[in-house]
Amino acid sequence: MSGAGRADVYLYGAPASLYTAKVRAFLRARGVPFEERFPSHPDYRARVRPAVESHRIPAVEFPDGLILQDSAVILDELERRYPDPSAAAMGPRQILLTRLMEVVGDRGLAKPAMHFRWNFLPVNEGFVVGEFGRSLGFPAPAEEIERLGQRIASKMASYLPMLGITERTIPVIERAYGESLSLLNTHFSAHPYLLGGAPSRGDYALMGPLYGHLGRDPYPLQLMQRTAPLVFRWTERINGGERATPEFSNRPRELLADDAAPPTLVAWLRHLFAGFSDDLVLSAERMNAWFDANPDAPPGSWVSAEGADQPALGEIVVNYHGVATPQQALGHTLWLLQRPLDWVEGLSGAARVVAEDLMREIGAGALLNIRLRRRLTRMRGRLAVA
Ligand SMILES: N[C@@H](CCC(=O)N[C@@H](CS)C(=O)NCC(=O)O)C(=O)O
Repeated sequence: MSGAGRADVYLYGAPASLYTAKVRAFLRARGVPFEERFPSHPDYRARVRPAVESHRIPAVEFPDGLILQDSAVILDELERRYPDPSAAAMGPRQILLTRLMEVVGDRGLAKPAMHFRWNFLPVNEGFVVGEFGRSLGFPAPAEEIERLGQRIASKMASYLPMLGITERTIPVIERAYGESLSLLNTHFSAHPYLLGGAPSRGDYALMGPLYGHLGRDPYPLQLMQRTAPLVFRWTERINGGERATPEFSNRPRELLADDAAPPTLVAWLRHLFAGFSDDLVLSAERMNAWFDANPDAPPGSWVSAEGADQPALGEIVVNYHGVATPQQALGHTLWLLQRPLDWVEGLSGAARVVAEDLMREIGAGALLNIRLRRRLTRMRGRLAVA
């Protein structure tokens, strides 16, 4: 446990970071005492970065000295240390949904998250660049903050085409995100959280894109507040660690009983996978092509010459809500996708049937056919062959 004056957990991250938002959501919703620090904190350079061998955020340091990077690995450890009593009631459907939502939180909303940040610079720039700059240099003089922020901003904006965000796809990204918000707003008119009366890992994972970018940058925040106020309230509810919440004052803080999958959540996921299923299927084909081309890769070897944590595996053309969209294949997301697929694979009998039916119901049936020829793992923070 923590010593005098120590937080239980040090979270190295930044307010504008998508993946930091995911971990922070858990810590806030679950009331874990933590202290957030910028990557400019001296301990980040001295201890954290060497320990995780990565410059990425978030990273978390626990009081016993364990230091981890990657939001999924961090949440695994946090869930082990702070077990959630309501999660024990989950059955095959709800477990499957939380695991799928983590895959969605990783890349399924990357297009709107990056588009609404970087293509609305007249509204967003001052805030976002300032946020990046402050995370690296606060309390430096304003010009230094601006210089540091612009350095990151120019790198980030160059990622847009790789993610499939181009002049041609912008109209469909905007339309699809509008529909997505509307479906989620409907969901939150019936439930305070994604799986009912208590937050779960699916909520934390989706806070990455839906709060870290879309619920916080000036342009998309206003869009959310205007068009999907109940989605905005969900971000507030989690961030505030609200125990009772005014919209649902008599609702017990429990997941829906009987392993139920809320129809409003199913409807939202169905819409989402109409723009995401192909990313996963085609990325898996790319990954298999890499395995074929590198048959002698020994276990533990990295899936890219440079040892990338999120390697780009080559161009694919995905069906994004009916629009053929060129983008880079996903690597890291396939590592996360192993979790829901392993879960289904490990079920038998009636549980297997309900899980597979649910996959088809949410429009993710094609994922059931994905067979990676080798398992993916992470080795020294990089995507690797198991
Ligand atoms: N898979 C990682 C992704 C982490 C990540 O991409 N973090 C971004 C900030 S949101 C980062 O550190 N970017 C720094 C860079 O790309 O140089 C996780 O889930 O933690």
